[in-house]
Amino acid sequence: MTDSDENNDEKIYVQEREEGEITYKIIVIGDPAIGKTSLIRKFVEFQFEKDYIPTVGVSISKQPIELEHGGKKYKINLMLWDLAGQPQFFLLHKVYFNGANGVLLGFDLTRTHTYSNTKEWHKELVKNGLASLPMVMVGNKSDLVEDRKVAKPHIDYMREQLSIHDYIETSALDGRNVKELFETIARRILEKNHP
Ligand SMILES: Nc1nc2c(ncn2[C@@H]2O[C@H](COP(=O)(O)OP(=O)(O)OP(=O)(O)O)[C@@H](O)[C@H]2O)c(=O)[nH]1
Ligand SMILES: [Mg+2]
Repeated sequence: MTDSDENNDEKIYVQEREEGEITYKIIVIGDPAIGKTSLIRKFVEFQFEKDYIPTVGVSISKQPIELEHGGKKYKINLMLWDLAGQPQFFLLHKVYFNGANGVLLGFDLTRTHTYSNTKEWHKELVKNGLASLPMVMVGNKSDLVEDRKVAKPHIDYMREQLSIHDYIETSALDGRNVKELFETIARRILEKNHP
């Protein structure tokens, strides 16, 4: 085998890998106990846990999805980085943000301060140079209709202030919009990479 044959083999291999495998790193952030872990669990394992077990540092899950875009089918591996919302883990965020392709920025529809804090979380993203990434704002626990505290006009206002295009209301308990949430962020990244 000549040198040039070897090079060609290598080229084909790299190309195949690139075409066959797309991986998007998505970070999921927001205040403690808003349901970040629960949303991911519902999406990946179709399960819901009633007890609150705070995430320690970060938890990473993988889930493949298929999307159609511009008449082509794409197989995408979502790598979901579930960041702990508790303040004692904030110092680690900078490292976890590294190489992210998209962001899910969440709050709990039944607790107003978690909604106000999306502003602080967004500041953290800006500080770390992630503000221009595809981003979806998530209002979770939509099943708790009676306990809802955050009204839609307020959410729209915040969304506009932070220049976030998409907003989705989810329930990790009944599964409403959970699949749509992860598909939307993946679609936004795909559209950005393949305009
Ligand atoms: N009713 C209802 N409860 C939910 C929903 N999502 C999460 N919960 C509950 O809220 C609590 C917190 O959920 P987690 O998913 O652990 O919250 P988290 O955002 O990952 O919290 P940290 O890991 O501390 O940042 C748990 O008791 C869940 O059962 C939801 O959509 N509806
Ligand atoms: Mg968690």
